[in-house]
Amino acid sequence: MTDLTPTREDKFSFGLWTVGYNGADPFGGPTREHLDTVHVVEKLAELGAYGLTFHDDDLFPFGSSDEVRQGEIDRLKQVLADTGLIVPMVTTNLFTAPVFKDGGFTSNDRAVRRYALRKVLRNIDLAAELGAKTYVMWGGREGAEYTHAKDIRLALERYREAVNLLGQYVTDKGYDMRFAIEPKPNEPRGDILLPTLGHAIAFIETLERPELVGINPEVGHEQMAGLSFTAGVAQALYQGKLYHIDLNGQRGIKYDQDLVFGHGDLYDAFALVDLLENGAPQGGPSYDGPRHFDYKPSRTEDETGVWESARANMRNYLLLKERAAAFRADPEVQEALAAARLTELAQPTLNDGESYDQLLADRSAWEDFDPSAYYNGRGFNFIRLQQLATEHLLGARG
Ligand code: GLT
Ligand code: MN
Ligand code: MN
Repeated sequence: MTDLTPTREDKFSFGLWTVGYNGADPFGGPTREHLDTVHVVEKLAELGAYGLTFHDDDLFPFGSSDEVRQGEIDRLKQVLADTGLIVPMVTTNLFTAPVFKDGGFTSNDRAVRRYALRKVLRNIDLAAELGAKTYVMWGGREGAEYTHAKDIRLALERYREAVNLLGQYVTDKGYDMRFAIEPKPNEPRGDILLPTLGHAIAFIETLERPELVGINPEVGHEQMAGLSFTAGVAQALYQGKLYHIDLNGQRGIKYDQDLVFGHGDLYDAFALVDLLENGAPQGGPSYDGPRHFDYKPSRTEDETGVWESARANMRNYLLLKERAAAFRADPEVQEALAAARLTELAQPTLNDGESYDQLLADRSAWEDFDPSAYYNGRGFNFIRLQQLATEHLLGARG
């Protein structure tokens, strides 16, 4: 087994709101004390993370005076300098305060929308000052409970207006920063706008500066919609839109669990790490951005459990990375990929320059082709491939 101690090169980052989660939920209050930012950064640095991310309101309470705000920023800067941790991503809280109960960018209330934009602009300046390259937008309150409560066409227009303005702002300011929209199907709203990564990618194409905007998909959010996270991420990579990623665990279609990465759908986590590290099975881009954990230490835990869970996220990623490398290098897997005819998928369906007339004239494609050979024969051998993946995942091979 290789060394599984996380290092800065692994690019592991954590939200201040993740390890800082105090355990409160809609059914009960906090089960842990608030953790101070300086303490969090010191612990993360000690555990081998390279980055801290935060919402404005994680760092200084909503409505803080300029003095309190600056004081917290200064404390953060100091501990970053002391530990060498960086801030790769920053985001805005447009969901906790009562003013955002109908959303920020898409609230029916115009004054709220203008206030939300001001809150984001202010925080983008801070993000730039701290060197963040990615600005995440999770619109958890952008949505509705009732179909008639939101004019979706207009809400999308207002969303576009907001993102276009932010794109203009970072361009004019010369900030080296891109945006990443984070989809989620529901919770806290009954239905959230841009519920899946596919919706978000389609929306991004309508923007004035689509190149400035990508996505920040979260494992559990796609899985809450019953979708394959890895397949979605593969499409995002294919479309050049994977600007950031939120890693965590989810067990099936239910409320957002935000479990430790690897503590949910382990198969999908294995396939995901394989994809992020090695690219698609037959080439294509891999991912070199931060490996960002957006999880919540369980409410049952005390502070010991908080750091245990932070460690577990990174260790599970590294274990899966090791298993994925062995899976790729295994000659039997290579054979199984060929037997499963994945290699054939690389071959274009049409011959070079072939027209539909030529296809229509090709008797082997229709007249002489025997589709009945696919009954009781011509299996795809996918089971063997999946069993090899299972054995690698379980550490039974290589
Ligand atoms: C919130 C949400 C996360 C988002 C964060 C970014 S905030 O905790 O549940 O999925 O990534 O705004
Ligand atoms: Mn989540
Ligand atoms: Mn998230």
